[in-house]
Amino acid sequence: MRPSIRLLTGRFPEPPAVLRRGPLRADAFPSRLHDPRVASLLGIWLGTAFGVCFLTGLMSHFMQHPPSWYVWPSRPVSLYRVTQGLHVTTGLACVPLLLAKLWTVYPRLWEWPPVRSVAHAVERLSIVPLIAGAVFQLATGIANIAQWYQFRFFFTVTHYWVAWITIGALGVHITAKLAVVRANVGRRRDTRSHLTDRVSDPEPGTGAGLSRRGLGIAVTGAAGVIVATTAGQWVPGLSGLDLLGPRRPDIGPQRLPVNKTAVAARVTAVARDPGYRLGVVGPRPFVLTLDELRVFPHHESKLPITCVEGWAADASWRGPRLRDLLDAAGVPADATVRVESLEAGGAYRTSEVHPPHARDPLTLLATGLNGADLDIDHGYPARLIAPNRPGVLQTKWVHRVVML
Ligand SMILES: Nc1nc2c(c(=O)[nH]1)N[C@H]1C(S)=C(S)[C@@H](COP(=O)(O)O)O[C@H]1N2
Ligand SMILES: [Mo]
Repeated sequence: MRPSIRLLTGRFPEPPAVLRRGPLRADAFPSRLHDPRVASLLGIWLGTAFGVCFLTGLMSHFMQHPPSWYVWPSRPVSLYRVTQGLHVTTGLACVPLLLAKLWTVYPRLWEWPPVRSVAHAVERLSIVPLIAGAVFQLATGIANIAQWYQFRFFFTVTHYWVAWITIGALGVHITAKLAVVRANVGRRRDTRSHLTDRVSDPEPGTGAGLSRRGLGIAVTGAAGVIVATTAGQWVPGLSGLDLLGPRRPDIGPQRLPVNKTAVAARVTAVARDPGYRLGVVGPRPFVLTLDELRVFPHHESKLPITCVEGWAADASWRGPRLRDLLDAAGVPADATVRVESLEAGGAYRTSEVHPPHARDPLTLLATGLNGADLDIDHGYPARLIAPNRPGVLQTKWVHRVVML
């Protein structure tokens, strides 16, 4: 009798004698950790982490790609920092949880008979998009935060759609497994149950091999270490613990990280050109030299850059308010504007600024950063900085603002 499978499939038959080899052998999976209680507990943790990851990812996605029917507010200032930070952190925490869960339930791949009913077949098939989707999301997410763009598809679009497929399959899976989870978690273990998936191991934690408690400590410990050593990328005050995060929020020119340098964006010459002009295009369009821009009333904003890759760094910015420039050009308060970079190409050359952000007193066309002129890698001569806005939309090397 294969103990782990027996626990899972109770009264179902053994495979025929000729097939009882390899993973179909009676004693192929001796660990008592291949059991429904472990699978259920891991499933609850993993499902919760995945749920948070999905919802925060959805919010971040719609902040970066605003739908036509909703305009995001510019406050709270750090909302995107929290949604995207949680998204990346929970995604990373899923790695050990997913690995442990896959290991625990792996014997079920060999359950006999492979299909018992139509419902059973559907439930088993839904595992394919669930596992493939989960592995794909974690792998591409990690590749993205490490800036390892070896895939040929466009990350944001693919990551977004595979998230829906994965969460759909997760919904099917949770529905199918709810009874098993109920029977194995949160009740006294001697409760009568008609379910064949019921755990029969009377004394968890005794005998040879890793105990349930040991596995729990190992898995939550791994997830905890990953969270603790990466959350410093975006949580203020934790940067000293940021050992495994790809970014340190305080390393870079003017103590701020850089994603795309001026050299990579090929703007070094145009950005330093003394002939630089800022154009503001509205009902009363005008053009300013850098000296004229500096005469414009300057303000200070303490705002973070919050990158989609899960790092966020606070900084002190200085420059004219965007809304003052727009008022000077006669741009009405309800107008959306587009800021345009000196960059000749690239996905983040321009960005649209909707009224809540365009009119926010904290939104600047910054020319200064942390007490000095903006470094060229941070967008010299001028860059957009607005509250509650993904980093990809904080356009650098701005030379034109156009009313749409
Ligand atoms: N023109 C332009 N602006 C840009 C980018 C870009 O590639 N081109 N990258 C964006 C991204 S992804 C981020 S996270 C921020 C980073 O700003 P920083 O380099 O000053 O930290 O700039 C944004 N502004
Ligand atoms: Mo970014």
